[in-house]
Amino acid sequence: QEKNEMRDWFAKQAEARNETNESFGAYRGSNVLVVQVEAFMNFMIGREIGGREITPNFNKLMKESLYFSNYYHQTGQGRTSDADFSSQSSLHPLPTGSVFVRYPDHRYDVLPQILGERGYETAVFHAYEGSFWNRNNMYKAMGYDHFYSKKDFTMDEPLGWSLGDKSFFRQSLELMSKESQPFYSFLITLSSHHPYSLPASVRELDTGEFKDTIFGNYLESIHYADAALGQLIEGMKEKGIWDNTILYVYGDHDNSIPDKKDYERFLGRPLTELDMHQIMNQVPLLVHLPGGKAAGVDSRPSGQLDMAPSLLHLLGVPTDGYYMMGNNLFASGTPFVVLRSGAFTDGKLYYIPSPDNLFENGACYELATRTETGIEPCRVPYERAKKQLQISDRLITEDLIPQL
Ligand code: GP9
Repeated sequence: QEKNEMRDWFAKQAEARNETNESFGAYRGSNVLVVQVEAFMNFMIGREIGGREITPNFNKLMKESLYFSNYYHQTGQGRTSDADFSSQSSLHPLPTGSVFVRYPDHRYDVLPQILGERGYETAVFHAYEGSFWNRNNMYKAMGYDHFYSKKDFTMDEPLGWSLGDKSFFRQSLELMSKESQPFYSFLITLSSHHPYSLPASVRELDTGEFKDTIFGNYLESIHYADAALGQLIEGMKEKGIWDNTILYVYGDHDNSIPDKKDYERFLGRPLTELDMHQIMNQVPLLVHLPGGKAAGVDSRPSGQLDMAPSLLHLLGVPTDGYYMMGNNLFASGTPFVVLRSGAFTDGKLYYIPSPDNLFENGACYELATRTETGIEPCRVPYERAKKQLQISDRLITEDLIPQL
């Protein structure tokens, strides 16, 4: 009976997102290049410091792309690996540990596998030790044709933990150009990793009062990562793949800098609990579609679980046969977004759980007025969010997909 309930739950979810509108299959056969940017948060998009834009390349690309301004990371303790897992599988990461480490041998419906079965050459690129986050094993299980890790890159731009993003992108493009098309390429950057201590030679911003603080260094790191992104786009144009590739760029998780005062000083206003919660949980998402005609800002809530079904929609692959939880960013409804902590939003309400995880002790906000409503309006969606997380956890830990 429980399995039937789960099957029904997934069928309803698929029904809500499977809208055969004009974007369904509109980019059938295109290459797909996904960039997951380390600690890339949403709050500084479009902003300046010391008279310079922090993310000029991202801002420029926004003019010919779809920008999702309320995109949430849905990660837990598995951090970068969780962002990867939830984006590729459209399931939640676990409440403790990383799925990559704990259950790499369980079955998931993941993008590389699905696209590989449809003739795509699939590859994942990350210039760090292949064993970190158990990637060697997990990527094999996810069906990637290739995993290019640190050993496949020339360390010609040592920076931070490993290779600088500029060289990483340049070399990744070289490796990619050896692949057959259409390809699915997933690039994971690293230069903007905590503690953000890039050498002076790479710093370009005048961060003023934040100079030599971790917050100022974070802005510098993001500015560098953005410059690398600009070079990636130029490189894609030079290689002749810009016009037949969907580019999907998003941040993996927050920057682990929790001090509210930094954000208040940077944004120049006092921040409420709701403001701060959104700041720490929102990452930017930019989707550049071949032709660049689909542009604009989509402010509906959305999140990392939405990546796989949304890309499959653009490529004309129905997702009703897959055990995916996410929404379709290209369907007309308003997505329901659940974070690993149990926080959620349906676009109208926003629930922030309390540390003791008791429903009544959480905070329920109305987004239109950004004020607390009292707890009751959040009760029904709270149960819905709880159910979703429970189903995801059971599916993963008990390896239920092959049994459903
Ligand atoms: C290292 C990188 C860092 O390979 O993925 O992961 P994080 O520490 O951000 O989870």
